[in-house]
Amino acid sequence: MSKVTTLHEFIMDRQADFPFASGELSRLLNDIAVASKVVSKDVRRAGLLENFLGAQGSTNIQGEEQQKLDVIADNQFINMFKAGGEVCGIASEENDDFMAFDSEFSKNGKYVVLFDPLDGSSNIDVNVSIGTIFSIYRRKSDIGSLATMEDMLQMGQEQIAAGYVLYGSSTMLVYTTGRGVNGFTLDPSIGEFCLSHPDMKMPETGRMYAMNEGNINICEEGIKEYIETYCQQTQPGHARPYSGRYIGSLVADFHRNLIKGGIYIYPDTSVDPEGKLRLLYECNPLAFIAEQAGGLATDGRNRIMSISPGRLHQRVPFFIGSKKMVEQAMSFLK
Ligand code: AHM
Ligand code: MG
Repeated sequence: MSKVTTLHEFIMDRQADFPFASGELSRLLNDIAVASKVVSKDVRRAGLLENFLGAQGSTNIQGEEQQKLDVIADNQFINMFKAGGEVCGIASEENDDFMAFDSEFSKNGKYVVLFDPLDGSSNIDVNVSIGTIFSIYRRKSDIGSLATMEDMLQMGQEQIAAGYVLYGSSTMLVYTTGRGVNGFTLDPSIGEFCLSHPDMKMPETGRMYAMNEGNINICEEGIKEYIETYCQQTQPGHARPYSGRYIGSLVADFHRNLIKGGIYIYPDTSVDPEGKLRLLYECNPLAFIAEQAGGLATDGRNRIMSISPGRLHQRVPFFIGSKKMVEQAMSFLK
């Protein structure tokens, strides 16, 4: 049997790739892995535990109903970041405002983390894959001071690391620091993430599209045309049209497309005129991973990672996946 590489070993080995790295980013990535193992344990046992499933009875700033596990996961990650000392502040999809950690220890942290603690809320109670998405930036403000809004509102291209954890039939952590994408599967027997998908590459094209087609008549005409006249028609050289695959958990849909090739679209609609997904917590981190794996992420017209964010919970239309498929979809919008 060949030697298993754990995430911890992998992160430590890669630290040498960054000149003058002093280990904080490595520690932060390890902290995220530990927090996600705790969340994974909670997700796996949620149906058996009291107070883990169902609605929390509150809504987040975006007016969406929070699930109990959304809040549990949010607290788990925040507590880990507060205790770690590498992070001076965070912003999360579940909180109205960003948090600047005020202990002397945290004020010396170099990084901020923006994250969606549990994405795919509508799937929590029905045992369908859900995920955590995170994005790490170097702070703009001075070390030793409180984190600021400017630290949070950085362009996606400023990310120094990003990743996601998929709580699926197995738990996987996939991340990038800008030098390719690597995937790790949690081995529950030893409680370690182990390298299972080294140097992941997204196929240039694929045969699957993911979109909530309930929105087809409330989105712009070009999208309807792309779906109906392209995805749902048999193209020359193929025996059948594309296959529709929509889980409704972005992490799961993205992960499938990363491995098998495909496109995910969440356009702007008359109900959500800016789109539904959040630039900072969902789109930027997945865009970084997509690009690092050879894929593409746009808002239908512009590169996601070049959008300058104006506010924390900003939403954008989202087209992400295999490069040729995203380009094809965009050609219908021109
Ligand atoms: P959430 O962060 O509240 O879970 O919302 C994001 C989710 C994505 O995971 C998913 O792709 C999309 O919203 C599903 O939305 P819809 O139910 O409108 O199709
Ligand atoms: Mg989300």
